[in-house]
Amino acid sequence: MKASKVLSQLENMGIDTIAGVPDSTLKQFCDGLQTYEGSLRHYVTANEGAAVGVAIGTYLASGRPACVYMQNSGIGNIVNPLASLANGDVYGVPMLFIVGWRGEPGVKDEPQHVFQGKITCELFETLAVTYSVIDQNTTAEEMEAILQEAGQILERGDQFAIIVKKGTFEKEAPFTWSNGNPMEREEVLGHILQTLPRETAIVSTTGKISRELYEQSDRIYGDHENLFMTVGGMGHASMIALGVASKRPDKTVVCIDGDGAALMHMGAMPFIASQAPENFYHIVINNMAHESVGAMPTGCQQTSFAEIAKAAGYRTVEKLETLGAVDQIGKRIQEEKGPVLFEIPVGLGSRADLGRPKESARENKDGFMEFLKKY
Ligand SMILES: Cc1ncc(C[n+]2csc(CCOP(=O)(O)OP(=O)(O)O)c2C)c(N)n1
Repeated sequence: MKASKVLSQLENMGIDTIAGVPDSTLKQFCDGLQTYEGSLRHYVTANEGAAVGVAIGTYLASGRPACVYMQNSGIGNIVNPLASLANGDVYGVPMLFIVGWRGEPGVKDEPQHVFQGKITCELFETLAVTYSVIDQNTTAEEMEAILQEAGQILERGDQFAIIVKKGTFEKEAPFTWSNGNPMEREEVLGHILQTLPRETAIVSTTGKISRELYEQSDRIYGDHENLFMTVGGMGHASMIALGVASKRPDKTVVCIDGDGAALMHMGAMPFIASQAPENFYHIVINNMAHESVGAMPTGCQQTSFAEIAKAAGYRTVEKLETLGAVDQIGKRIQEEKGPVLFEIPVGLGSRADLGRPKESARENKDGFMEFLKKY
């Protein structure tokens, strides 16, 4: 199935707005969105709930339903605006969801996707959203019929979801871009690990940042026990780090975040500043993109995370633009009390052979808890 075809079918249904957060299962669809030549207005929102907000506002102003696309992990973020605003028992605002299905039962996937994958269809049933599942064998006629049914449901002021299995969308012209930043993320992460004292606790964000830290830590130290990888729950790494830092004021805690994740639940930053944990250090690796799932721009290229943290009330903020400056992080942490935020701009891209954690998620959690007890 071609993304461009589906996008023009959406336009034919009267949809002129599409908003969402990118997903790896929808990578070809997301690429298609970036290169689409029709007149759909596209927003990459900070989180999936925000995309539902855009869809509601669009409908209020135009009477046209919008489309919201996302990974099934984003269902959690849509539940509140869907159940308490868009649902037919409240305002009855129609919208069409396109949902990438990670963790489909019977298909091997990473631990963070297994349970979410199992409950995906059930969640839509509970949310009173009618759905259809599509895959690479779905024919053009079947898709036409699904969209026709969706159109009738939207007419009633209800919502419809198209749940997309892996491999459904074909590769068309890939979307590529450069943000112009010279430093490489994995190299920067290796330098960060090397400059931090070994006993530092690190909480890292969802996606390739954690996978690269895992491999770099193994390369440098032979283990990764001081690393808690926030493999799911995108956007929550900094609050997890705050929880650790508050319980262990004797310990330096570093959160290594991504720009997409920091945007997703940005309310964490003023809250962390309000708690003023002296042992808390926040590093935002900013590539202006959701690189882990195909490098779609976050759309917030103008945003300075250092300035936001400063305004939120962090004690010290700085943008580190060279490896030399990154190498000073360990020394800076010894000298400066938290909360501190370092923003590090990096380019796009990652190794094709980047691995995944070899242990179970529970084993990694146990290792991190043991590490906290040991030091
Ligand atoms: C709630 C939720 N929505 C979407 C995803 C899919 N996802 C995984 S990693 C990622 C991108 C993270 O971007 P960023 O934090 O900037 O880090 P980068 O990948 O660029 O290093 C996305 C969108 C997810 N895991 N959870």
